[in-house]
Amino acid sequence: MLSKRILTMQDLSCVGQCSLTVALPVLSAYGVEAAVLPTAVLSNHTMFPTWSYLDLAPEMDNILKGWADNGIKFDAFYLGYLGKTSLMPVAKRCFAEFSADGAPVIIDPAFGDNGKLYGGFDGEYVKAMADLLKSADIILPNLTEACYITGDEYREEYDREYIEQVVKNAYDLTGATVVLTGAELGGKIGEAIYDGKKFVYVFEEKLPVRYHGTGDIFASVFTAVYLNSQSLEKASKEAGLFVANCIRATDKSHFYGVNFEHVLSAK
Ligand code: PXL
Repeated sequence: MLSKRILTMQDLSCVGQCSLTVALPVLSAYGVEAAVLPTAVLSNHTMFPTWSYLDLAPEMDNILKGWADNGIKFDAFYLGYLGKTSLMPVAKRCFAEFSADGAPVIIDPAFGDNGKLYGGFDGEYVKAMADLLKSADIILPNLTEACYITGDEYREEYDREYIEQVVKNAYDLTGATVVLTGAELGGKIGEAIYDGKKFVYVFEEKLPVRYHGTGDIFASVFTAVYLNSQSLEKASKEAGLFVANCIRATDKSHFYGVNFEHVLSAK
């Protein structure tokens, strides 16, 4: 059986259950081949008080040359935390030079949460990411990221009308199908999906705790299921349920992520 080869471009945080240490096991367990373009190596993710950072941008030309020399192509692109604006042109080069026919580009902007940017990011990064999102087929922002991209006011309390306006604005700016994650409506949490024509909602039970790294788990499951099913709704449902099960399996309250290994090994 042929499996899809997907290029995931994000950082390697050595400790902290996010980005590549989540994407690789999840994508493999879902039966897609995960090729990587690591953007940076960090001692740990940036929700810890301090971190080291090795920017891998200087190595990108060599890696891309290796792929070109070997005729390598990818069936999909899945981007998460890139870290520096200098990586955006590299991403665009990957889409242009290493795309198999019809390969979708799925981007999780991965630059903020809870109304704030992650450490180390600024308005320039947001602007560059907003521009990169124009190259995507599907984007997976949370509400914080969507508001930074559109310039809409970030609210903690909101209704469906507000969500739909922010999502429509994100669609108009990027032209990509929007899967807004973590939308809280009617006491539930889930995704507002908009393809320029209609809204579809997928909801899960809202659990009383929030953990770091769940966005990366959602995006990884979503990407794998979407590639195998071509269904935004199925991919969102399965990814939302997976994340909820990870949270249920986690009883710690610190910087580390959720116990996704438990859920993955029971799959
Ligand atoms: O989970 C998103 C993420 C990925 N990579 C790094 C991060 C974060 C969020 O803080 O710091 C390095």
